[in-house]
Amino acid sequence: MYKLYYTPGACSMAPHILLNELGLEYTLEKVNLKTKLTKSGEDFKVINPKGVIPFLVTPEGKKIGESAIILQFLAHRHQSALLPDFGTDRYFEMAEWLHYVATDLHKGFTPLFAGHNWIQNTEGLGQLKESTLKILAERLSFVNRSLESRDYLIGELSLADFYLFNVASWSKFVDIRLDDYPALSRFMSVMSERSSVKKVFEAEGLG
Ligand SMILES: N[C@@H](CCC(=O)N[C@@H](CS)C(=O)NCC(=O)O)C(=O)O
Repeated sequence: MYKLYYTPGACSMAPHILLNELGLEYTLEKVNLKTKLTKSGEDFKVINPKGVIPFLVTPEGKKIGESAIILQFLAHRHQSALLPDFGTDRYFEMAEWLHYVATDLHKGFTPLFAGHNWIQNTEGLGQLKESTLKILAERLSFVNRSLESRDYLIGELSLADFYLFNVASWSKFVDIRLDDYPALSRFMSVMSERSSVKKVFEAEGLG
């Protein structure tokens, strides 16, 4: 059975949703990202020295980190059409989106949640928040424009959509109005109707 180390609502949501999409058996272990302790009291940094979720342990004990890689690993191993064949144009379109979501969107939100790791004074933090929101607005506009002509990032549903859904769902925590991005907003509504997504929201205790 797979084991997913996760934190409710965080970036472990995409692999959690994928485990459900693929109908796989798994257990969850909650991680407190402040204390770096797991729910069962283990030192998470011993399990994953990077100290970050998501982190996956396969049934045979192989450990895998990095959201975009966990998604690809699972889809590849279970021969899912959510991962286009490696080397094809579709694969590289999907990979480009996965990378964009990981590096520009996911990490684009980080200063809003963990700005205190860089800047300690209130005024500086305010400026950091303001510029981060401005940069994110440009990136979300780009995503919105891309979704105007198609339902999913590469046309058909792929791994990148689950990662985008995960990251864009943080907008509500940081004063970003998804209504300003109608195509992205529509995408979020469609994705949130999937039974895998509903199951994960319930399992992670999200409203
Ligand atoms: N490079 C990792 C980053 C994962 C990541 O940033 N996880 C966050 C939660 S969304 C985390 O665990 N943060 C805790 C910390 O940085 O101490 C990935 O792409 O999966």
